[in-house]
Amino acid sequence: MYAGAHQRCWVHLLRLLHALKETYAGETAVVAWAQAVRAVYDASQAWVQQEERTRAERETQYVQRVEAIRTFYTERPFLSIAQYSLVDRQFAPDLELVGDVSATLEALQGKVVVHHTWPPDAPGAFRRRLAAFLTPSADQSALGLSPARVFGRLRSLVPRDTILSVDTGAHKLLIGQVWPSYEPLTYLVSHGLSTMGYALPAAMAVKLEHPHRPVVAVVGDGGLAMVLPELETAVRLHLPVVVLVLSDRSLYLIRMHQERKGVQATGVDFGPIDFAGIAPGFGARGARAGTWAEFDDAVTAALKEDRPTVIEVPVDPVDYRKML
Ligand SMILES: Cc1ncc(C[n+]2csc(CCOP(=O)(O)OP(=O)(O)O)c2C)c(N)n1
Ligand SMILES: [Mg+2]
Repeated sequence: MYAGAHQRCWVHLLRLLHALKETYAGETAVVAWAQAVRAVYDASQAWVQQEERTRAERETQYVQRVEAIRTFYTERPFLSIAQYSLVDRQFAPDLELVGDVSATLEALQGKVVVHHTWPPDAPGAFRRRLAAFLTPSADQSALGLSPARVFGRLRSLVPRDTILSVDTGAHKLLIGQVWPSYEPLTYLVSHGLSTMGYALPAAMAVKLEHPHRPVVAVVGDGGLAMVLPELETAVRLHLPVVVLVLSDRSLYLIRMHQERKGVQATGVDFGPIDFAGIAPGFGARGARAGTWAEFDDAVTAALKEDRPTVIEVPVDPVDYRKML
């Protein structure tokens, strides 16, 4: 904005200068003055260009989306058929068909001849490669359980029609890759703007809508600390949601961003929060799952409860480093 206004002023001044030079051609004082103004103009141009460069650098450095820890890439050309355009700074499909999805598919019917060139085992091979990449090196460590295993275990303990809400952080990026959903609208997540503190109120809203279906909120310790008082609402409204909090004592996604940018991790770590101890203060149940047996018991018991349960799981964030 400022650079634009600045530019327009200079254009007026240069025009004026040109008119003066025409009128007073040959008068030394006017020519010297014109040269001085020209020099200031050139200096100001350099300044405007530097400003533009700094602004562009600032944008690429800081105006990133939270998830964009690595550049998004696809190995194959990517066609998107969706109601909205998916184009974003980090990501652009090769071809987009934007509009009502059913109408688009109907319009395409019979018109597209697919030449399938993938070898028959390609999807299977890809799945195996992905599974190998997402296999944690250890089940647990002195720091806590493996988050990838926690998600796998949770999936095997809760019924297929469970509705899951997921908060924002490293845990979201990992669970998004390992959690199989069996029905539409059973995996709820705040993507794009990615607000923290989403999963607990989302789970409560879902439980109001579907009182007889199991509802689980998966949250980071930072995210739950932001919205903890909502537990009082959940208790008062008799919403027996299961809140699984992954305690890595850090805003871990931000820590990873900082480390990958080569700066020292700052302002991201905090002490362990006694979520299991705090929950009863709101009238909810609290459980701490430091072992796999405790985890199984806590989840199984929470599903039978008639009030909310907070299950605090100390985790070792090494999975995040390896898999994200
Ligand atoms: C309201 C809000 N504030 C800040 C952020 C930026 N942010 C994204 S992830 C994150 C850290 C999340 O920490 P935690 O909840 O502990 O999850 P973890 O990454 O440790 O799994 C932050 C601060 C955000 N997305 N939303
Ligand atoms: Mg955390």
